[in-house]
Amino acid sequence: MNGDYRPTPQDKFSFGLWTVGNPGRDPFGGPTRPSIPPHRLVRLLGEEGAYGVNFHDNDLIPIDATPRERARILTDFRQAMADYNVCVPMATTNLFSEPVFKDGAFTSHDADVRAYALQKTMRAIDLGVELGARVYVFWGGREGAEVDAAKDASEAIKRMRECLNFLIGYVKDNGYDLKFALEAKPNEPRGDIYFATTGAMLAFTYTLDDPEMVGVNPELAHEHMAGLNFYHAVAQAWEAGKLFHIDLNDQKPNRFDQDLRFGSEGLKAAFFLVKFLEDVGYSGPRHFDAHAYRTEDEEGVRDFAAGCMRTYLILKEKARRFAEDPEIREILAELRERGSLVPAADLRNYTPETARNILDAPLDRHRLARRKLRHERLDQLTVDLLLGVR
Ligand code: GCO
Ligand code: MN
Ligand code: MN
Repeated sequence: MNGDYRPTPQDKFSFGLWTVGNPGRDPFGGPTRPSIPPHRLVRLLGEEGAYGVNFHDNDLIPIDATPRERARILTDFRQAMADYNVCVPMATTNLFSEPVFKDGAFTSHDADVRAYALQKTMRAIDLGVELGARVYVFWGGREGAEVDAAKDASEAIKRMRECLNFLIGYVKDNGYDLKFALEAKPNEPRGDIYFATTGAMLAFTYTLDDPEMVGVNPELAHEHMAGLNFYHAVAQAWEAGKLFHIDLNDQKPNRFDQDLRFGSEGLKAAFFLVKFLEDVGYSGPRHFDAHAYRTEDEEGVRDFAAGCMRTYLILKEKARRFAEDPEIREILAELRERGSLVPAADLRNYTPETARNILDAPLDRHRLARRKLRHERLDQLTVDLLLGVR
C-alpha cells in the first residue's frame, strides 16, 4: 500500500460518464457547471488514477446524433481511452429519460414500447461490447408505478423476465462475452420500483433462462434509502456467486437518492463494505455511482472523484490493520471458535446419527447464555481504529 493513497489502475476504480459528467442539475434547479464532453471526462478520470469509464448509450452518443457525429464522438473517445489508459468495463442503456418510457420500458403494457426498449438495448449492447464492456447493467428506473390500479405487478415481473430472456438470447447468439448485472432501487424516479432490493433481484435471477449469466449490481445508496444494511446485501450476493458489479456512493438513510461521494456519510458502513470486498478477494471494478455536490465546478468534480478513491484506499488500509490488530484478533478468535458440546460437523449434515447426537447433547440454555461476547469492546476497538487513535 502506498502511503499517500494514490489510486492506480490495479485498484480497478471506475466512474460513469453520468457521474463525473453530472452538471449539478436537480429537480429544483438547472445545471450549475458546464457539461464536459466524454473524451474530456476520460482524460479527467485517467489523470486522477481511475482505470475505467462506464456509460449509458446516450451519455456517449446523444439520442439524435447523426452517423457523422457518432463517428466523431467514438473516434475522440477511443483516442482518449488509449491516451489516458482508461478502459470500459461496463455499459448500460438509458431506459428512463425519454417520454416514451414514462410508464416503464420492459414492463410497459405497450408491446411497441417494449419492442423499442429491446431495440435500444440491443444497439447499446453492441456499442458497449465494441468498446470492451464485459458487464451489462440493468437498472429499471421507470419499471414501477405510482398507480397500482393501472398495472398488475406480477404481469410486470413476467414482462421484465421475457425481455431479459430475449436479451440473453441476443448476447449468446452474437457470441458476446458479456454478463448481466441487475440493479435494484426502491423508488425514484417512480413512486415504487419493482424488485425494490438487491435481495429481490437476486431471487429473480434464478427465474431467468440462464441464471449463470445474470448477477446483481448492488448500490449502497439504494439499500440505505430502504433503511437496509448494504454490506449484508453485498455479502449475500457474493455468497451466491452473483456479485458481478458494485455501485459505491453514500446516502443518508430513508431519503431521496443522494449519490454522495463514497464515505462522505457513513464511514463505518463504508469500512465494513471495503473490508468485505478486500477480504473475499472481489476482483471486479469498484464503480463509484455518485456525483459532486451542486456547489462544485470542474475542480470540485476532480476533488470528488479523487475523494471517492482516496477514501476507499484509506479504508482498505484500515481493514489490513483490523486484521492484524492483536486485541481484535484475540476477541475474534474467542468469538468464532466456540462450541464443543456437539461436533460442529454434525450440524452440517443430517443423518439419523447426527440427529441423535444433537437430541442427546447436554445443551443448557442458561449456561450457553452466560458466555461472554465482548461486542462493546470489539466495536470500540473498531471505532478507535477508524478514528485514527489506534
Ligand atoms: C441511480 C442509479 C443509476 C444507475 C445507472 C446505471 O442513481 O438512480 O443508480 O445511476 O446505476 O443509471 O443504469
Ligand atoms: Mn443511486
Ligand atoms: Mn447505480
